[in-house]
Amino acid sequence: MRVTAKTTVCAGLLALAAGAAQAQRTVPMANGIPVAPTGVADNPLPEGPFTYRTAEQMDIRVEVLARIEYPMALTFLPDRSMLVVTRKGELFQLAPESNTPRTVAGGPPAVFRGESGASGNWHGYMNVALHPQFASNGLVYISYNTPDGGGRRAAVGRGRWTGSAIEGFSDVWQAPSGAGGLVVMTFGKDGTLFLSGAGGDSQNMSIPGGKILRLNDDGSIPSDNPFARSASADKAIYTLGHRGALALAVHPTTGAVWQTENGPNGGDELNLLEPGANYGWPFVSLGRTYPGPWQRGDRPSHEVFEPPVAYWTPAIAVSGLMFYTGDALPKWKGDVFVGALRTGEIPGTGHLERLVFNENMEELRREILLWDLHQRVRDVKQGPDGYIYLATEQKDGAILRIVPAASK
Ligand SMILES: [Ca+2]
Repeated sequence: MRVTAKTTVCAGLLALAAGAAQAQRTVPMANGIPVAPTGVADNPLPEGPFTYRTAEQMDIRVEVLARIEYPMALTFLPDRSMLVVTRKGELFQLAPESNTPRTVAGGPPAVFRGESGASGNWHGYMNVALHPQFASNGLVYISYNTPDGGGRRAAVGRGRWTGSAIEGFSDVWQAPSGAGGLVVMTFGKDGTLFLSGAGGDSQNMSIPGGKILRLNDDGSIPSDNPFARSASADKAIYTLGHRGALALAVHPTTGAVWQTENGPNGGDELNLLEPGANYGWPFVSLGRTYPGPWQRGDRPSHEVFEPPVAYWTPAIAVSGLMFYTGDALPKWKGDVFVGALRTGEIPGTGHLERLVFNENMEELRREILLWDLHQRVRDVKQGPDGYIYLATEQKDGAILRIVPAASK
């Protein structure tokens, strides 16, 4: 038979159709979740520093400030030293320009297990924040999972900073007995404490799981909470319909509280929190379930419920959240930074992302930063010096600092 252009094309289409089923893969599963491939995981963090060109034509240098196992969050004391909490349940102080963390006594007992990134893991200490009037009352807040029988229970407590330790630590909030999970927090501009409620059941109004809560600094319920007069709801609830919240941050000019939220395989969200609003989980999602099908069943959707301001599919395991207001990195002033623990369900692909919004907080650009370092970027904070500080949450974790490349 003489081969014409037409028959060649037809044969090609037939081959494509026949091969379609074989082009798919059956991957190993564990508890209904694909076992992640580890070929690019476990890249040791080099000594550094590392210099980068960036999109806005501002060269940066990334310094390895200190090595700490599994740092989860950091915050700055007025003396410019840093408090760091770890998933092992440790509290450290890192003096300015020091690379040697000092153990701080007085925090609560905590429990952790498993590996970060694996399902079924528990974190010990998760977040640390200073009271808005820290200068006068010295109160340090820690969110953590405490042993509860053979299980765990999430809690937030506070203690007084003595200058070298924490004293008089006691809880201001506890999850229901047996309910553990990730609790992140931030103080609002009005002095109330926002926290993620640990655990799931995001549409059940009688429990804190899958909600963002709002409390007074002593744990009591603010009288203007959206469900403060509800007979059946947990009166601490501020917003509902969340999957895992990994960071809360206050917008520097509007004072609104923003949240980063993890979808499963895609559908990570950046949300602007409005009191009483429902953010849709698990009814809607822009992501897929871990085995592959869309979360919603037939297609990605976020109809009816409060939509995210930005979203990620595939997931980047969006984590720390910061609005950059500093002068030290001038080309980034006004930008939003988020940490990423891993991209597209592949361990070893964490990084930092920069999002550029217009004056209506509509997204214009995204820049992926520090990709080649392969770090789980858990927390992102602006330092009092205007530099950007990162906590990379893994066994060979570190505190990183981003400075202009030209600085000494
Ligand atoms: Ca949502």
